[in-house]
Amino acid sequence: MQDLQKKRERAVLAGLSATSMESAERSTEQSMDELSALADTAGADTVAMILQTRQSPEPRTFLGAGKVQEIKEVVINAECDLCIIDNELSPSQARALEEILGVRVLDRSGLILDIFAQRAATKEGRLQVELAQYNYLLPRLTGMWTHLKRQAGTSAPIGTRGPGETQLETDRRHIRRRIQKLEEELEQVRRVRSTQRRRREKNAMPMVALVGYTNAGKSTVLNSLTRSDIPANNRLFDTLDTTTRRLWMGEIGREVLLSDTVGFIRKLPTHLIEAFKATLEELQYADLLLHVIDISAPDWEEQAAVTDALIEQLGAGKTPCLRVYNKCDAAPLTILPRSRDSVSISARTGEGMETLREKIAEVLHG
Ligand SMILES: Nc1nc2c(ncn2[C@@H]2O[C@H](COP(=O)(O)OP(=O)(O)OP(=O)(O)O)[C@@H](O)[C@H]2O)c(=O)[nH]1
Ligand SMILES: [Mg+2]
Repeated sequence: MQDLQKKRERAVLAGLSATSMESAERSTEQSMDELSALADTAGADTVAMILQTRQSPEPRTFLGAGKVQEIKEVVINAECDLCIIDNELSPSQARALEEILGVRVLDRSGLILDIFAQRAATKEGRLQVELAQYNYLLPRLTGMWTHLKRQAGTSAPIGTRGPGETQLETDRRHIRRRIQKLEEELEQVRRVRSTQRRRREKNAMPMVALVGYTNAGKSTVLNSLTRSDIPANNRLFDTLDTTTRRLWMGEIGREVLLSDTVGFIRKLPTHLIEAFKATLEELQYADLLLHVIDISAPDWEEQAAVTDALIEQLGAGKTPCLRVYNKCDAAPLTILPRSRDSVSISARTGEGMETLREKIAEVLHG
């Protein structure tokens, strides 16, 4: 236990809300809290959170000079190991900040990728994460090189000297080859999946997929419906690998297949969406989506909107979808939009689970 505690890193979190940014890109108190939860999952304790509001990002350092100094003081006084930025940084901005702050700087995408890398368990999951990481790394490697070139002539301080130009060229080639190899392997995964899918279609086994914001309770719903025991924990991105279980629909229906999927989050790195297409593609072929929404979260409406947008982006916008308002046991009394396509449940207490089953049968079997 002590060992574990020792290994946890100390992070200062910072975010920017600039008027010039699209609203989805802006950092808010909620997205900062979420970033802190992400940092926790990755193994870092949040020492301080700094949110800056300004007209537009500072081109070189992203945050304004004053804020960067403020962060630097926190880094020094609180002995931080790293600084995590809630927005997306360009490779050169991350580097400029690292130079000033003297600690590692990660952006939101980098942090999410790191969590995925820690948590991917199956071969398929690892392939997808590795592909996303290399695609994230490649432009950063290029940036590092130009940065070194610019400094040519001046001698870089110890510890900041990077590999030489030739080495980086070799690295880049190596990474490109690896990316190609990973893409081929994932293509193979896709082929296997489509064969499995055809077999299921032949057996007329309907597919139901659980989707939703991370930590909404998807795995718990799967466990409750199928009496399974797959891990469900109170942390972000607990599930990375798709699990499928048979669900017996009782007298009226046949058996259906119920799949759990990776959770969604605001500002999900594009590389990850691309890389996870092999598994997320399943959503397009599902006969029904169960969009699980945690109504005990203060920003559940926004979480649901983020999920809806991603469902659309993944080509599953036309798939029938039930809105499953979960954690009603923990939610303050909220007036929920009631419709034929929604149901209010608590996967924990079992409330509403029978209605959910009925609704599933209704959609699948008319
Ligand atoms: N109070 C309450 N808590 C719930 C309910 N359903 C799930 N939880 C809790 O919410 C947390 C997250 O549940 P998971 O099932 O792991 O959520 P998930 O959507 O699979 O999350 P990821 O896999 O991380 O995306 C766990 O601590 C669950 O015990 C519910 O109906 N009520
Ligand atoms: Mg889960």
